[in-house]
Amino acid sequence: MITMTNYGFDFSMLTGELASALDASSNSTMASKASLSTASPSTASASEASLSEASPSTASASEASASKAVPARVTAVHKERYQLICPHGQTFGRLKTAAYFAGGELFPTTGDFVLVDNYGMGDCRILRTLPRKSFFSRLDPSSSGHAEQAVASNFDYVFILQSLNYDFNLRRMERYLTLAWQSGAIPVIVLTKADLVSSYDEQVADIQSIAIGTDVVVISAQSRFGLDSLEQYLQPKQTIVFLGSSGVGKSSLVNALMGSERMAVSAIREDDSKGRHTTTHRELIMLPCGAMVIDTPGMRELGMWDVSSGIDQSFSDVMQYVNQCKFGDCQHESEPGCAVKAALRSGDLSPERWKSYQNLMREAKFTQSKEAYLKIKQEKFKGISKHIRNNPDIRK
Ligand SMILES: Nc1nc2c(ncn2[C@@H]2O[C@H](COP(=O)(O)OP(=O)(O)OP(=O)(O)O)[C@@H](O)[C@H]2O)c(=O)[nH]1
Ligand SMILES: [Mg+2]
Ligand SMILES: [Zn+2]
Repeated sequence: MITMTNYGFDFSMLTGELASALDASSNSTMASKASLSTASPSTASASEASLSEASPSTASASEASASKAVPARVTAVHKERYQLICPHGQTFGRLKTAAYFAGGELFPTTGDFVLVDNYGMGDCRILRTLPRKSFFSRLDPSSSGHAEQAVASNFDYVFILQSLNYDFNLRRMERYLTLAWQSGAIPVIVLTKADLVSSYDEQVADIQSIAIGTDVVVISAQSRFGLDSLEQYLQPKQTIVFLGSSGVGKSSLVNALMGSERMAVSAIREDDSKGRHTTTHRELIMLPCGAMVIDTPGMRELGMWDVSSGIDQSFSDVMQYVNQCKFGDCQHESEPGCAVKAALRSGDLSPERWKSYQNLMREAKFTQSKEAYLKIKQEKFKGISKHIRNNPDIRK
């Protein structure tokens, strides 16, 4: 039986913040609050019980649709249509225009918990996006760098996959780690295709030197080597997002964990050892063990959105020197008492690592200014629409 708690929905997160947010919403969401507030005691069984009661169909039309409001989880996004799991099973939904296009709700992404109504009469309406506990986003490659693209949400771990035989790249790993830490979840590094290399000790040591405090696991989806060491993360109700370049074996790992060919996989290109971008959309999959995986397409570009807090964690070794500099605004060039320069001289900090940090910081600053640009643009747009609303003659 599908229950929202199976799908990782934590009802305790609906108290407080959501309750007050719902107060400001429309009638239908007010009614959903009523059904949700009965669904918000902290025990799972109580929540499930009231959820399964949340589908009466008498009353007036608006009351009926409102009383059917239930939480659901987005399992895939197909343009404007959302594939969902709700307490009644799998369904599809479309965004409620007033809430999303005029109301400023965050557009749902795979892994999101949402509130839906109208279940049972074709596609349901998605009323709102519930607060995210973790969120992964990047610069939208199709937007000339001016928009944030949601990749996945509400996951507990980020598995960063790199293959031991061709994809191995420390600088790329630093980028993924920064994004993963920024998301609010815990990164785990998964080095794949162990069956194709004779030894990997050196690579593991290299990775560990730049991934301080992050678990590193070596696996082979083909021979099933190392899969047991993933069990500690693959616990019921946990959600794991798989990230990594095309061809590293994300979907092959999903299949190995499913015990079936759930996802299509295809051989990497022989001429340049690149993947073929086989997976084309993100999808949340329930594994037999009760954990959920979000498989993602290999990303061609790994543009950074806001990664300021992620950098602090992924470069904690570098930050330790930065914070020791004599001057708070040290540029680490020629200032006296520069702990970074001292660490570079003594060899405690490698020049590659320092350069990598500087590159990501530069990029983070750049995207922050883009974010500011976007906000200004949105404000301006809001101003224009308000002006048009208040002066309907302009439209003529
Ligand atoms: N030898 C070996 N090959 C593997 C292993 N895991 C995956 N592969 C092969 O690597 C190729 C790419 O695997 P996929 O699972 O499609 O890679 P992906 O990361 O999902 O790629 P995209 O969907 O394009 O992002 C396929 O030919 C797989 O059979 C492994 O553990 N050992
Ligand atoms: Mg794939
Ligand atoms: Zn300094």
